[in-house]
Amino acid sequence: MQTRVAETASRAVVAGLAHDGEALTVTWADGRESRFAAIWLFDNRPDGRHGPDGQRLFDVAELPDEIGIASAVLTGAGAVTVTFTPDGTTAAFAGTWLRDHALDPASRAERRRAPRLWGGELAADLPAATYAEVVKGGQALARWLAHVRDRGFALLTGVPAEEGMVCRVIELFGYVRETNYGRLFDVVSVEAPNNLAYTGLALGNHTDNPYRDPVPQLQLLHCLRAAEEGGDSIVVDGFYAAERLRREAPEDFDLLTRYAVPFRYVERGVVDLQAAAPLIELDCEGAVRAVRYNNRSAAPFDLPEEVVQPFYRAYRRFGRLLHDPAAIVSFRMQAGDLFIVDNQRVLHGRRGFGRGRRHLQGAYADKDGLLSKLRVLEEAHR
Ligand code: NM2
Ligand code: OGA
Ligand code: ZN
Repeated sequence: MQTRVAETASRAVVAGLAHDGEALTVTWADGRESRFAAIWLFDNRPDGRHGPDGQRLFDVAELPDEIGIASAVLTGAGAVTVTFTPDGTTAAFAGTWLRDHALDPASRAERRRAPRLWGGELAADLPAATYAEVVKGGQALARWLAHVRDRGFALLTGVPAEEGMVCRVIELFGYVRETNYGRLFDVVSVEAPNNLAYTGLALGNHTDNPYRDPVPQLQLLHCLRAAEEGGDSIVVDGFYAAERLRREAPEDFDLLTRYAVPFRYVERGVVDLQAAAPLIELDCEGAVRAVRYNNRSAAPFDLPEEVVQPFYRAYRRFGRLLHDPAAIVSFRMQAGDLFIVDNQRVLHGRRGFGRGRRHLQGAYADKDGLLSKLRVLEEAHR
């Protein structure tokens, strides 16, 4: 880890400084150049924040209209001290801080973490850990959580096959998200099911609770008792399918990002949950940010008449990619196995099952909590 610190330090060495009144340009020892607008620096000056929590003490509305740079000099230990106009405020920025927040295209690209897309080949090397390891926390927990961040999927084996353990696993990294199905739910085949999940039928690959806004971001399923026959679990990387669609049929991809699909789940007199969202959601830079797909709960599409047929062409193509035998991974959970999916990326399904009292317990959680825990663990082990 020493080398990493040294690397970070050397790349953040300021080799040159220039300013034109409106912006500061830093030339780094590795040749990169980064431009920082005066107002951005002023807004981010360290003493504009409250010491203990780092929260900003002023509002943007209070900033003067014209903020400029009067001077910028290199001061002790690689810091850049800037004096602002009109009021002569000075602020010192650490070189490492400037580099970590630099806005040149290369620096911005480095901060984006690309998901590691996968297809059926993942089966040969399933991201997994044992409960005994991760329950200790620290690096083992961080490694398991990093699979969820990077692959959108991870297995956990050796979880005691006891009721409620699925919530205990969530408590290792975050908080249970309670829903109309309870804090946790039993996935068993029952006489009067209120959801196809509570039958022995096969379930196509799907996002859970697409009729919620926000959708639960993480789903965990823990096997207490395996079926004697069938019931295999299936997962597929929705981001991989979306990228294939973008490449193979760009117009279809475009349609799925531009029109919202309504989803609905009704239990008469109990709930009428409705949410509408695109099947493929993009972020501001055009990267796929979320996938939402659930044939069972899709309500009748509410689309301009002329879009209906092309939309179905796109929807069907996407549905086929999400069930492509070469893209899916299937496995058979035994008692004590658990899997977690990023419910906005990886879809899950199951094969039908016949004999045996198969019993899974499931629960939901939010992903920002998991990512927060992961950052804290990674920071502690850097
Ligand atoms: N259950 C298992 O989101 C769905 O409707 C899929 C969810 C009922 C909590 C099933
Ligand atoms: C679910 C579900 C899969 C299974 O409960 O949401 O998809 O294997 N279950 O029973
Ligand atoms: Zn499900």
